[in-house]
Amino acid sequence: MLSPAAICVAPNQLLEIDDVTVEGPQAGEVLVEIVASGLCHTDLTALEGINASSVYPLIPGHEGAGRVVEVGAGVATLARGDHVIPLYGPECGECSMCRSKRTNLCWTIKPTRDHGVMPDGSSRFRRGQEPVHHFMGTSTLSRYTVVPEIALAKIRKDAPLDKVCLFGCGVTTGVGAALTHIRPGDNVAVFGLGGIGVNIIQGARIAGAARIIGIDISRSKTELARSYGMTDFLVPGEDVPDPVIAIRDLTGGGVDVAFECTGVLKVMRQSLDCCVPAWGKSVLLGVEPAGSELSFPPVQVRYGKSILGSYFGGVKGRSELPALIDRFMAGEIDVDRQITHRLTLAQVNEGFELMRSGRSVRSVVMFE
Ligand code: CXF
Ligand code: ZN
Repeated sequence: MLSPAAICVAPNQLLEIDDVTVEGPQAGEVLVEIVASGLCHTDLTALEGINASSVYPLIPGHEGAGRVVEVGAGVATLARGDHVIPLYGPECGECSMCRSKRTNLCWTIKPTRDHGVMPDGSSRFRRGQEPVHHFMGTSTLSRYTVVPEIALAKIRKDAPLDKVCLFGCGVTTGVGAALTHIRPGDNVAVFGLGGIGVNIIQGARIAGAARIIGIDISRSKTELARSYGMTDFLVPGEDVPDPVIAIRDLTGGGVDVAFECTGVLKVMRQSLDCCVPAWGKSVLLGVEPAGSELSFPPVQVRYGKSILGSYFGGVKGRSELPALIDRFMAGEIDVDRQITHRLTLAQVNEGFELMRSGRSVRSVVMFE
C-alpha cells in the first residue's frame, strides 16, 4: 500500500514528505496505522547525522500510537483493531534479559533494528524502487508502518491515541525513571528540563519526593515544571555561580537522587557531585557525544555514591507499559500540558525547528 511518510534522505537535509510503498507484514510482524507521533530529540540526532543507528534514507519517529491493520504469520498476541504503542525497546519475553527482573533491556532484534531493517534483514519501505530504512524499529512518522510483534505494547482502547503516543518515549522514560529510583521523602535534582526532565519532575512528585530541584540554562520550561511539582529552579551562571554548591546548600548536603538529561559530560559530573555522600544516586539519561568518557574521583563511589543509567524508564514495554497508561487514565500522570504543538505531517520540519530553538516541549504530528 501507499503511505505518506517523512523521509530523511541524508543528514542535515529537510525531511521530504512523500508517499512510500509499505509491504505487508512478514512472519512475526504487524502492520500498524499510526494515529499520532510525538517528535523526540533522538529523531533530531538522526536528522543531524549524529545517531550511530541510522541508515539513510530513513523514516524517523519512535513516539507513536496507532491501530493494528494486519498481522503476519504466527502473530498470536495481537489482532486487527488492537490499539498499540510501538516500542524501540522490544520485549520478547524469552531471552535472559526479559526473564530477568533486573533489566527492561531486550536485545533480541537489536542488530537488525540498529541497521534499519526488520529481523529478516530487509526493509518494508520503498520509494519507487529504492529501499527506505526503518529507524529505531518503529518509523512512526509514516501513516503506515511495520513493527515486530515483540515491539508493540497493546493498550486499552479508551486511551486517547493522540495523547498516549508520548508513552512511546518521553513520558515513560521520565516517569518510569523517577518511580524506579525515588523513595518518598527523597530530595531530587533534575538537570535539563526537556521532554524527559519535565516527566522526571512529575514522576518525582508522584513518587513522593520532598524537594525537586530543576536546573537548566533556559527559563522557558519553568512554568510547566513548577506545575508538575518542581520546588526550586536554578539557572547556572545567572541564579547561582555553581549549581553543585547551590544544591548542597538547599538540601543540607546533597540530593538523594540526581537525574542527568542533557548528555553534557560536565553536567553528568555535576549530577554525581551534587548527590549526598554515602548513598546518593546519579542517574544518567542524556546521551553523550559518541566516544566521550566521563571522569570522576573514585572516592565518591567508594564511599557509597552510585552512578547508573536508565533506558525507557526501566519499563518493560509489553508487560508494564499498560499499567502506566492506567495511571494516566486515572489522572495521576499528565500529558496535555507538555504537548505544546500539534502539527500535520506536512509541518514536520517546522516541528523539528521548534525543537531546535527550544520553543516546544512536545510537538505531536497528527495523522487524522
Ligand atoms: C533514547 C535514549 C537513549 C538510547 C536510545 C533511545 N530514547 C529515546 O529517545
Ligand atoms: Zn525519544
